[in-house]
Amino acid sequence: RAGVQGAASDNPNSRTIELLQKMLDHNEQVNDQWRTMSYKKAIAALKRHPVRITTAEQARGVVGIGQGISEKIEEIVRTDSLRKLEFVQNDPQFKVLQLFLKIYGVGIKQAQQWVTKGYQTLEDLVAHASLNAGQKIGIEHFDDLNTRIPRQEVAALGDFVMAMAAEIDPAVELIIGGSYRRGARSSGDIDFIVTKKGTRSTDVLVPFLHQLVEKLYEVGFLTATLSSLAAEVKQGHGSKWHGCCVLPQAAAEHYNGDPSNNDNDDKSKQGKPIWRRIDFLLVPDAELGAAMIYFTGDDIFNRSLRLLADKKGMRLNQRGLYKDVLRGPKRVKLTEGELIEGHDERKIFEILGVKWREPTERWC
Ligand code: DCP
Ligand code: MG
Ligand code: MN
Repeated sequence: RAGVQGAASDNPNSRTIELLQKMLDHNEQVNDQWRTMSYKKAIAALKRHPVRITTAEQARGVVGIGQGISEKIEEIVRTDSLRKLEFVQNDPQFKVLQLFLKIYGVGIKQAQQWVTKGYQTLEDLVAHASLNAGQKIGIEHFDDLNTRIPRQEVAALGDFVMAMAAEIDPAVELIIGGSYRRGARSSGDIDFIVTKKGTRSTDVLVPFLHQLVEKLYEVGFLTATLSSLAAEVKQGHGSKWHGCCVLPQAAAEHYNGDPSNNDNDDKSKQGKPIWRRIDFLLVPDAELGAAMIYFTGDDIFNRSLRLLADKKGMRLNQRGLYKDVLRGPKRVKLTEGELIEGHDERKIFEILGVKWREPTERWC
């Protein structure tokens, strides 16, 4: 995870960084802000360090790495592991937390609350916790929703949705973003950008999506709504739709070739397709480039691009790249700034002074 600078594997300390990152994740999860900060600083320092560090003493000499982490670095290099990390990963509470975090719609705060209350299993939650509608679906379809989607199936799901969309309005364009656009062999969900040439707002796209969702429900493709457009509007977002879908049997047979040759997949053999997560993001043409960057990710790459924009006195978000952003003390944003570019993905890279990175090169 080396950000815009290059792939993490280029780094001579990549294995050390990998294990320290796990310690960071752990400390973030247990809300230990002081340790979280220490690990963040140490990892940032190691990422910038051009040579391999093998001893605690060398580590101690690097600005940003303290005594405790220096010793851990030496242990990692010597043993290719870290006892403290193994210890926390074996903690039963940690395991329960990891389980709860895999439920759709459950964040760290909620998961921690449940652990504190003594819940240990999904069954405990169903019996005793108060769950919102999305979390109920997340638990009910836990296995499905935690199963990666093979690239071929993402493509088949995409074809299906695009065919339906073309029947409603052939001028609307759907692009699959997310990990699929980065070339992943499997994805956690399918992410669609929905856009139309010449649009400056989502006004015409909203009724389109309503129609598309209705149609996709009618044919049995959509199986659940996790967050509707209306709900998003209420929260001030307004351009997203999240839900679940299944690939219709006919389409599944088509993409698998010979249906009898489908025995690598127990569930579809029983005629029970796997529930998949599906996201739509409505994007006016004027904002397409910025939205593509955002929705292609990965999230770490996005964060480093935004940080770079900040450093150059600009601001990047999913709607565009802005300049002349006035900042007050603690870099608090005082003005929105002036839009420089929103439509053209390549131009945004250019203006930021970053060499163009193909979507497949945006893994950090
Ligand atoms: N995104 C982001 N920050 C987040 C969440 C998402 O920048 N906290 C952006 C980058 C992601 C894109 O949105 O690539 C889509 O989000 P997903 O959660 O669907 O992530 P991916 O598609 O990258 O991975 P997966 O295969 O798990 O779906
Ligand atoms: Mg995705
Ligand atoms: Mn998604």
